[in-house]
Amino acid sequence: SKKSVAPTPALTAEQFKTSVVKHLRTTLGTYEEKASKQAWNKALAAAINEFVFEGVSRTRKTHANVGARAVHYLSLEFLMGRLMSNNLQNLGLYSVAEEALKSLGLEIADVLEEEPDMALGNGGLGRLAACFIDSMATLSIPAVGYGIHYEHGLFRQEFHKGRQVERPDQWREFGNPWEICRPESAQVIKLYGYVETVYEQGKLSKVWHPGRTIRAIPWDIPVVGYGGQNVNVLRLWESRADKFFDWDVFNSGGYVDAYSESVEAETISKVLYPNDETDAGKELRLIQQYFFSAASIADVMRRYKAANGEDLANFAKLNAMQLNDTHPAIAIPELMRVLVDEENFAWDEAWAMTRETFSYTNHTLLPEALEKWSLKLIEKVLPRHMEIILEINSRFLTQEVETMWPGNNDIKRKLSIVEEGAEQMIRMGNLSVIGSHTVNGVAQIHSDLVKKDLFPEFDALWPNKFVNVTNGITPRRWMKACNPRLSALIEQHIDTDWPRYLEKLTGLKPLADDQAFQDSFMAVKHENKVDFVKEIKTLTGVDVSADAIFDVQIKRLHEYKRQHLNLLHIMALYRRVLIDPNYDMHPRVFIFGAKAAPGYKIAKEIIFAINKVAEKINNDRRINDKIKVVFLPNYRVSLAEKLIPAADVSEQISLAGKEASGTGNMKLALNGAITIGTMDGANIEIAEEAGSDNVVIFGMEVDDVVALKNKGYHPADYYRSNEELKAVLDWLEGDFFTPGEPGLLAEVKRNLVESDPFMVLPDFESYCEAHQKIDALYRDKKAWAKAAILNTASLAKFNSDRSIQDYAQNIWHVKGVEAKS
Ligand code: 26Y
Repeated sequence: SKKSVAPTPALTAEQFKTSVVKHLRTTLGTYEEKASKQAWNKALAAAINEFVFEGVSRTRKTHANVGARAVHYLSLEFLMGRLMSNNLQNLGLYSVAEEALKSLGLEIADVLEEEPDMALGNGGLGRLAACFIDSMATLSIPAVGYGIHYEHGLFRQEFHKGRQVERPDQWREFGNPWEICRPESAQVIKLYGYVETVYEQGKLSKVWHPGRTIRAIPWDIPVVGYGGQNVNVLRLWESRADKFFDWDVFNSGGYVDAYSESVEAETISKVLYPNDETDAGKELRLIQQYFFSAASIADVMRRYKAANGEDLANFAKLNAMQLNDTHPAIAIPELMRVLVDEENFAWDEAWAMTRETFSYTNHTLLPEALEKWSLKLIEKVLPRHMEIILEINSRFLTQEVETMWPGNNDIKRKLSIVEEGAEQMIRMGNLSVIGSHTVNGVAQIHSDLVKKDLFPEFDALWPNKFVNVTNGITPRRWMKACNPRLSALIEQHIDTDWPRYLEKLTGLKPLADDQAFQDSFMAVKHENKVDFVKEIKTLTGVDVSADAIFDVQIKRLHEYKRQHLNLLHIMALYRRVLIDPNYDMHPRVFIFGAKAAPGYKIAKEIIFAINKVAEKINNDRRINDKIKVVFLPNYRVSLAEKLIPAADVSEQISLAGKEASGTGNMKLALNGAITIGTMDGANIEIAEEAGSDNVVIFGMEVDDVVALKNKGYHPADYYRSNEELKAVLDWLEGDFFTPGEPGLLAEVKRNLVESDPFMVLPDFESYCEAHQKIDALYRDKKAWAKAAILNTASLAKFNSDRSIQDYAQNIWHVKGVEAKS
């Protein structure tokens, strides 16, 4: 009596095969004997889309008819990865497709490999948006994801002699079968120009005369909910020239000049900015933010009016807008502009509606990641918005702040949207807090710090505005689709509807001590590792053993994430084995995946250092294969899906207080990896859920970090007082790892000994001890299996469905509406 929510499709493998072949011939214009893998991939997509596109219409109709409040998730990033296997899983068609392809002589895995990743995001924030729209579709919440249809997603990473080289991503080079262009919903977006003040019938109003206009064209990507009944959309805007030709210029023989305007307009959606956490303040980035925010608001307006007529009285009741960090914060003054200038609302009424509409998610406390825009730049690009922002600010300071703290200019200076200084700057965080009804952090500790350290006065002013919503991950992609072996094992013991009701995994807890189950669980892990050994060989040429511990650190390269702490420990182990060839340790493969922002120098030096140390260790016969180090190039969603099921150890080693949440930590633990981590972000909640015996915690906690900072932190003291630490740091200076070229890695040492902004050195000793615990635990096969099983069985809280239910109940006040045919 195994319950299932995935439909048993009324479709046989034979029928599906007929459909795929039909599309191969009639949609792709080829035939079985000649078709490439890529053509088969497209034909398969077309066959799947017969179900997907019908789901889009069904869901639209349902949501239009019920008139429920809808969610609009505004994000500059959606890191979708591949869509095919997810769509097959969620439609319940995976095994039908597998069998159909088999009968055509094709392995489904090979066909799936043809799909490029949709890498329209940098890292955690972008992937979170992708997991969230999956969950909103699964929970039948009327929701649209809004973003940019970048022509080039995050760069492809190559290593040349150990150094990162960035290459353009060409995900749409051969088309994208999942998207539908909707030219009928195009919008015109204004930029630059000036504002005219007009008096009419005793009323003052503002007219924005734009310097130029751009067209926004929407592309819809269907988002299939689990079970396939509900299909939402991700609407991505592409920029185009408003008029393809300026006919006057064209007629006077200026063909190329007329064309050049369109090239400029089309730059807006050309490329995703590859920085995460550090902002460069570039004009084009501001225009990207405004372009998609304005197009999305116009789209929401259009749909509201189509359903409810011209009276906007219910606009805020029916529309929630979530800001994924401050990146779309310009949407706040844009909605004010539309309501006040175009719809003639009085300021106060418009402001009440705006605040009822918006809520804001903060993803970082790092000062360098808090967005600021020069006032002058905003004034140039968006002159009317600058006026509105100043009006919002002046009312806020003179009414709300003055009432709470009469005459207190220090507080006014701190809470002002405008930062005074050599150059006046607009603080997008303050604007977002002031313009939203609710602000959330992404893990409990992070939300506490948002209140306590980042926005304490705002919290005092509005005690109920700040809440926590701990992040989550979709178990459809991050277990069901990526780890079929473990999913099958799970289903031998609990209901098959666990991807929808992840709490059911707790049903595995009683099996954690069961020898037979432990053996099967670890056999699955071993098979996944054997598969990944081949992947490592193909990608790096390095041979590794599936019997070694697979120790994995996958995330963006950033100093606060401390990949260099991991490196120092690897060097220490290597040194121990060189000193004592009988040094007792279970063989270990250290696996890295990380992209560095192209302009982030020290991050790129750390990548280079890891690659050079890896090269030396991997070719050193003296250490008898006890240690291997591989840095996988071009880490991305599709590579994560292969690696995570094969991981034994999950490295979550950020400096306490710096990692807002982390989500890779959840994916790895769900797939049975043991976390080695600091008390930071969601690690704390993972330890709570999995039990402190089943994670290995080390290092300073937030209070220790603060205390050390206050006392005065001197990295050189740690360097001098720990012999092993000193030895490995000094090792970076010579030419041991860069034969004939001494000093190439010296910058990494200098950075740590002279400044060490993320306190790597003070945590080194404790980190090494934690690794000893990992080693000891792994050698106790039963204890390890038990801990791994308890991780999988305890991770239900980190289902993104739970996160979305929290948002729906506590922030958006929306309910699911099941689509009916
Ligand atoms: C301003 C611009 C340069 C910028 C672009 C991207 C700033 C930040 C970002 C991305 C931030 C990000 O990915 N943050 C991560 O969000 C995850 C989801 O909430 C968290 O799990 C993770 O801890 C946090 O670093």
